Amino acid sequence: SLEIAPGCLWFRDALDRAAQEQLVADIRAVIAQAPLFTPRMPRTGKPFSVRMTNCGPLGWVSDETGYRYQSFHPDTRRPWPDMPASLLALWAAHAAGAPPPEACLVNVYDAGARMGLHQDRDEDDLTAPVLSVSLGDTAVFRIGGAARTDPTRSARLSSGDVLRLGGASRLAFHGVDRVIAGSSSLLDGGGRINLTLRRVTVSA
Ligand code: MD3
Ligand code: FE
Repeated sequence: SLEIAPGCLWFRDALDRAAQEQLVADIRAVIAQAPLFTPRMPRTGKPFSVRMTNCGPLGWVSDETGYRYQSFHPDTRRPWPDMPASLLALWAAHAAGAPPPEACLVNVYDAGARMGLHQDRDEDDLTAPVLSVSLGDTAVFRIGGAARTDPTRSARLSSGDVLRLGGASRLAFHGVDRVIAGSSSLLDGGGRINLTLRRVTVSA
């Protein structure tokens, strides 16, 4: 693996094609139970260009009232689907002994979708790493430091890449500048899916 920022490990091609296809099938089943929703910005209500869903006991949501983790889908009000075994195995392989993941946020990027520079700080446990899995079209990812004005570097995350964000990178500003259409044949109809696996609560 390559350390692209302090504490940010990039495992290129961590997943072979069969493993990627298994994850896509598992995520399609999650979406069938918990349909993609369009998050909205706190206060303004401006919609995100990325659509989302979650699996696991907790899921990240955002609307006019704020960002938060909750145990149910914002539209259906049903509990999030279970975390697939494929994702638990991925955590066991890459999360370096951290307590089990509680949330998997599924980000779906259709043509033109992006994610502005932000910090992830809605989790109570900021000591556990976050794992990110890229599937489908390549993303131009950007990561900086703990201050918004710190210098950034960019990396192209391709299908099957896994990133582990720990240490100093856990509070680094990051985002997705754009997705390169037609760069992968994994997803029918193109686009990109990113999965982030996280510990949310502090374990005993
Ligand atoms: C750095 N997702 O879900 S994955 C997010 O590609 C998010 O969908 C992006 O940012 C995506 O919050 C980036 C890489 C990533 C994920 C979590 C991080 C980088 C991170 C948490 C802390 C620092
Ligand atoms: Fe993030």
